[in-house]
Amino acid sequence: MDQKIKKILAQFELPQGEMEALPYGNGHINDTLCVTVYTEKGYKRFIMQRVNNYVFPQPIEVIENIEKVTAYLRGIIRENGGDIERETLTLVPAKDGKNYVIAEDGQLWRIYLFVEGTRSVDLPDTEALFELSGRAFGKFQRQLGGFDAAQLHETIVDFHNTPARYQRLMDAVARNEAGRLDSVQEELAFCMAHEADTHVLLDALKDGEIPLRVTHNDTKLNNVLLDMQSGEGVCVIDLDTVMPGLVAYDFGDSIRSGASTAAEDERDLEKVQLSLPMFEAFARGFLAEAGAALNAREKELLPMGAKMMTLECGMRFLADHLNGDKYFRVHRENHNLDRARTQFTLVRHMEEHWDELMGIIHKIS
Ligand code: ADP
Ligand code: GN1
Ligand code: MG
Repeated sequence: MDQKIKKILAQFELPQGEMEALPYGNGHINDTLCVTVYTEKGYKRFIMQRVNNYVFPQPIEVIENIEKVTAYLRGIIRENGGDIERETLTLVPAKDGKNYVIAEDGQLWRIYLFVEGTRSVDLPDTEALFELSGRAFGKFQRQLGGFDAAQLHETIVDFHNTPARYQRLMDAVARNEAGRLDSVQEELAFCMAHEADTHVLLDALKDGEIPLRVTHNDTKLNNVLLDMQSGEGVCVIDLDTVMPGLVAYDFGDSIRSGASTAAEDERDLEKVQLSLPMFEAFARGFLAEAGAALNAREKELLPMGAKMMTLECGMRFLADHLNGDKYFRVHRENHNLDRARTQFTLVRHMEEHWDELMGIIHKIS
């Protein structure tokens, strides 16, 4: 094992035994390792992560948020007779009592208990599975209904401020840092044609039509762990961006990631479509859990949430492509551009099927 990793592991309260640490998962942001400790009784697994300090400039504040949110959720899970080590994340303390370790290079590392017997998927296999994911994210929303938002740090400023995201894209265009501007004219034109849309959700908030809630803000499908056997959503993970937000963000980002007929980085855009049955399945699950607490306007804006989260994510991928791939982890040339293109294709599909999307939400609510 890497000496640096070994040194960091030695500072955490872990069982005694031989250890193995291997890269794990498909996240775009943090460095994730699966750590296995072989003890006399068998083995125990953990998730070890370096919190990305380019993305999260105040990583200790990220930990403070997670401590508060998971403590609150543990209270609710206990009241319902649930399993606190399975239904929410558990930080493993370091030997100094803190829930993280700062390595010699200044980077922050944390360890979670591994939630066994689950899997995370990038695209759902079936409508039933996606409906169960909708239930899990809807339940998460409902469970945090009583959590005081004032306790939370804003870990990424303006995370889902879509007009600000648009502006940052324009700044990236002006800088053209990676010299890639000429090759993205079509994608850029698409964004510019959609500028007016970027304001819709924040205008509704400003006008008092919809409330600010505590939301997850990164409800990509692989951020919920599903029971290996039943497919039921066991644990919502990746809590780094739990902050005040709109319910349309959480609904929308799941649709963006899970109701597509192809991978987020599919190069053949013919394969990329929005699946209406998947959209409906997720909406059914999500609203079954969270629907009762939402006002009529919030429900009506759910399709707009899907469109905005998809457009915004596309703009973020495009901006990162122009900036030279500093934010999202890339594995091949033009990876962020490929990702941006799938998002814009999905937005187009949503627009083509707008009345159907609105109809589905109406029917369910
Ligand atoms: P990123 O911010 O980079 O997406 P995540 O926190 O989402 O990082 O973790 C990456 C992946 O690691 C997840 O998609 C999931 O597959 C896996 N994972 C994370 N935490 C756990 C956990 N406690 N138990 C099991 N798997 C986990
Ligand atoms: C990132 O962390 P991860 O891989 O679950 C990103 C999301 C994007 C998503 C696109 C903190 O999610 O906002 O929607 O990639 N997370 C952060 O796949 O920026
Ligand atoms: Mg993740």
